[in-house]
Amino acid sequence: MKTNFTIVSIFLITFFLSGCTNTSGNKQSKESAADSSKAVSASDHPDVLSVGAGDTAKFISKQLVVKGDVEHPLTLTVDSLKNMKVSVMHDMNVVCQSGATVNTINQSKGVLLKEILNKAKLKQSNHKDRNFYVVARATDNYKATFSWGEIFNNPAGDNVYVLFEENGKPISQRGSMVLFSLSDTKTGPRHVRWLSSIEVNKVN
Ligand SMILES: Nc1nc2c(c(=O)[nH]1)N[C@H]1C(S)=C(S)[C@@H](COP(=O)(O)O)O[C@H]1N2
Ligand SMILES: [Mo]
Repeated sequence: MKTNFTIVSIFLITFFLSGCTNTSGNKQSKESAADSSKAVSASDHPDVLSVGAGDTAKFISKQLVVKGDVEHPLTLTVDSLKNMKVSVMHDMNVVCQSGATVNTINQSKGVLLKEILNKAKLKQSNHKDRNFYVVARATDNYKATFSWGEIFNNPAGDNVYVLFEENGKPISQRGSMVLFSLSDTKTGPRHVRWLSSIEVNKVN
């Protein structure tokens, strides 16, 4: 009996510490059920807003702003992405840092982050000026970071997309645009739903 109790306790503690919940999953609905007036509260990361399951619509951004150290700041929509070079991807798993597969996308369409950055054109003064980092930020302030080296000088850069379509339909609850880094070991961390900006910064 005692052993069973210990095993169950360890399981529950591991589950709650893992920090991985699906948007449609347990934690979100429990939070909104507990206090529906508190649509937005602190989450397990102090920077990132906690979004209740019923509030995803408020976080969808229809525009993607590309700004910072670029020659041509851009404001992109799904329509502008459709006019760029579009790739089709299949069977993409969203895997949390804990190892849990939280979502599977059968088919998706998107544009390479590299293409978008080339269109905005990084402000480079000479060929040694390449210590840039790129932040992909969402409306709930969740973010993922990339370096110039991995985007422009590594196979990883050929696998980072801004997605705008899922299974033949516009992406709905998770935003109108989602950033996805296909070749990451765990794809969850740099999967950014409700994507709203791409910010180019330079290390000085
Ligand atoms: N905007 C935003 N994107 C996010 C998160 C978040 O809290 N906000 N959580 C991340 C985590 S921890 C994981 S595991 C995956 C979950 O993907 P899902 O949206 O398919 O559930 O999204 C990532 N993208
Ligand atoms: Mo996660």
